[in-house]
Amino acid sequence: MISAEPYVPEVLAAYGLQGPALRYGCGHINDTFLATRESVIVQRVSLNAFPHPEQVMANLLAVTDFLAARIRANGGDPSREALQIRRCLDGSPFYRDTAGATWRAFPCIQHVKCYQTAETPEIFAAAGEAFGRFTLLLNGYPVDTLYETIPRFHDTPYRLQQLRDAIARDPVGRAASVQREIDFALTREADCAVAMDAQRKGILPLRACHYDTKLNNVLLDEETGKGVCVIDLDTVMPGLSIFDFGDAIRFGANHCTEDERDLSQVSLDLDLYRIYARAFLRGTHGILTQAEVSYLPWGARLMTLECGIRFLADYLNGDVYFHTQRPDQNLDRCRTQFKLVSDMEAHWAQLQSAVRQTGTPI
Ligand code: ADP
Ligand code: GN1
Ligand code: MG
Repeated sequence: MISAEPYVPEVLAAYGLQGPALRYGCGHINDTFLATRESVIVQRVSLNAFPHPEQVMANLLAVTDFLAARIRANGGDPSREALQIRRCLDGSPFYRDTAGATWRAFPCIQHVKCYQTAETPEIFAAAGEAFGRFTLLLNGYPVDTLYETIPRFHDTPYRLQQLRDAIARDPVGRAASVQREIDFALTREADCAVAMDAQRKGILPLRACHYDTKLNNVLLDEETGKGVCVIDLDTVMPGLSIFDFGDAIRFGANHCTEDERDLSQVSLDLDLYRIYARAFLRGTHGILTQAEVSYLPWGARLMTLECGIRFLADYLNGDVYFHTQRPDQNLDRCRTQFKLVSDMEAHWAQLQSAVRQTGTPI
């Protein structure tokens, strides 16, 4: 990957920022910096993940405007509760550097915390309520006006096909050493189709969804602990509410990091699952249909399986998509996801009864 740093000075100049700008956050995709003096986030959009950054920016402008208007109408503070795009000195909403990469800037939201694991149940509940409220805020968004910034992002059968392609190509000769993980994925082919089938049959409606609801994509108030702002809006696209529920469970309803090597430490925490489900549904304020609520456990199972499949495919492809800091990190990430899938399968009845007890839609 080309380093982002050499381009930072020209980016700062385009925004009229003095710097210095330091690497910031723990995202796996974009390159994020904080201009410390002015407290502004500057971020290079990953061209590898987003082949059309101008479409990412078009969605971002439209979605942040929509959110700001809804938040204002509800008596909230859009400068704190929604991402705001800072303009360049020449008025443009993004900057193209001399290498052709796209950068944007946001005021860094103050007096908030961003967590990498759910250190307490309260933190996870606050995240759940904030992501539920995000679904509510975007309820009625004209989904067909959004670009699909990453086509078929949560189309799990397609992700399985990408894994098959990686196995067949095996460009760095790793396939033979991960047969167990490959078998785990391939034997779940039928599961992979559940959400897309339900959408195709009209059982689950399309909404404007976030698609990447990791705990570290929501900022919580450092004093009250309440959710303040959902960030990382590059993948807001037409999708299913169960994606956003499921991806948050995948990442947060356990006590380990995504790349934990000791699998005996990795297990689904059913209490955290229940707590998140309750908080998420509270945040949505009853707008989800009965079918959406009943499919929430599938969201958790599929997003976890799919993420494991994606980590495995990237491992086979030579670690070209997700940022990695050490060898085998993507394989370790894959293994934690598959361990969580096994737990979800083992506790399936409990996952379902939890949303039945919690779900009071409409
Ligand atoms: P990535 O797509 O790489 O995950 P994010 O947009 O999530 O990038 O940003 C990475 C991290 O930077 C976030 O997890 C968060 O800690 C921090 N961050 C991003 N935007 C803001 C903001 N406007 N205010 C405060 N922190 C932010
Ligand atoms: C990436 O950008 P970040 O770090 O929030 C990825 C998600 C994965 C996640 C796994 C655009 O999220 O889909 O679930 O890593 N984002 C993209 O940690 O691919
Ligand atoms: Mg992020």
